[in-house]
Amino acid sequence: MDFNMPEDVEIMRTTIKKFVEKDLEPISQQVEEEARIPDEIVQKMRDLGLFGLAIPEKYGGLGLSTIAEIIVYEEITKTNACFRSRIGTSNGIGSIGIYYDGTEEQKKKYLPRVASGEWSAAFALSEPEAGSDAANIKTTAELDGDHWVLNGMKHFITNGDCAHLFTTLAVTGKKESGRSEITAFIIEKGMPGFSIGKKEKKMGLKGSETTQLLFDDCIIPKENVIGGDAMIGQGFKTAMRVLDKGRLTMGACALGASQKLLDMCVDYAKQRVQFGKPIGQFQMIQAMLADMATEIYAGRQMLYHAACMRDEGRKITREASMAKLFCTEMASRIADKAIQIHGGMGYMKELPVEMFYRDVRLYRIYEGTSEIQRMIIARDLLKD
Ligand code: COS
Repeated sequence: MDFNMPEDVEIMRTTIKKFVEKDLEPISQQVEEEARIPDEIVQKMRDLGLFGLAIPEKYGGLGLSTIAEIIVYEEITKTNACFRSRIGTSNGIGSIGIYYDGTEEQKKKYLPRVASGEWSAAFALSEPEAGSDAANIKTTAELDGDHWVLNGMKHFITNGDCAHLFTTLAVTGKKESGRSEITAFIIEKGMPGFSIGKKEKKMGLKGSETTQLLFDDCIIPKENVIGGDAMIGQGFKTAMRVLDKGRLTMGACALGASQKLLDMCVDYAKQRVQFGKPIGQFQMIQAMLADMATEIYAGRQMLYHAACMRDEGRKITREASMAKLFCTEMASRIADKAIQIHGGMGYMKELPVEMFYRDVRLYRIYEGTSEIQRMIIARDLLKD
């Protein structure tokens, strides 16, 4: 596979780099402290088309290839991770299920709003009893004449507070095997019986909202099943396909953060003097830098390779899990070394190293823990 990027991908990379340097990085600390992204920055993201990265041009998006999208996320996660979370959740797991399996009518109705950034989207799968065991959700949806009635709750929902559209998974029956039959719905903010619950206080990603969603006899039109009647009971597969792609994105976030940390460490190792010389001249520091760079090189190859496979229309379930597993575990190792290289300064809020350390920890958990990625990889290896 050839990683010589087409010119338009490189132009995109340069545009995002400039946006990060000029607009995002200067307010990274402010966003961390205020736990919100200023409206004018969200507007700039809209103006750049970032809310429609992966959405086809036909529906108002930029229609980027997977590899181009991965590169955008790699660049944008070199600063505060919540900027990526705001856009990536919306045009990624929040709405991509509609693109995959929605009816043409649903695509035309919802995707342009998401692509323009007028509406944000969220993905509502997780529940207190259904984290890794995603099929164990308890939220139910019952058909009552011309509408569905949803009851239950979701938690740990990224973009919960700012989203207008929620791709929501609910149980609509039981299969012969005894397992739940799961259907994917489009829920709009303001639908009767739907409300936003508790806002979570988190270890990191402070500028990204994480909330509960409450469904109390929530009434939604019959036509809001993603894909229409033919897709009733098929929602779990939609969710799994959504997560395949999401896992590549997580890998890209981990890669961007890792590269940024390495760059900071190299700079610091050149200028921090101890025992009369820059610490970069000590072999123990050199070994850490060399290991970081080597892992990043490996992680980038895996991720770009999996992205190119997806662009070729190939199934990427195993490769996406491998890339997520490797890159996210790598990011934690690298963040740990980055604190060590920066010593006491690495532990201080004056530098962003400790923020990265906290933020990258989440990547090993959300959109499937490392343990779930290993399970998916092993199942694929062992299947008939
Ligand atoms: N693409 C398409 N279909 C898929 C799929 C994929 N990647 N993965 C599974 N499926 C299908 C299976 O083929 C199966 O179909 P049939 O019923 O027709 O046989 C169905 O979905 C159920 O699959 P499976 O039996 O593997 O389901 P499990 O309950 O064992 O769970 C895992 C599978 C563990 C992979 C799933 O629960 C999971 O991904 N958990 C982590 C959830 C997660 O990432 N949460 C993060 C919250 S969202 S930010």
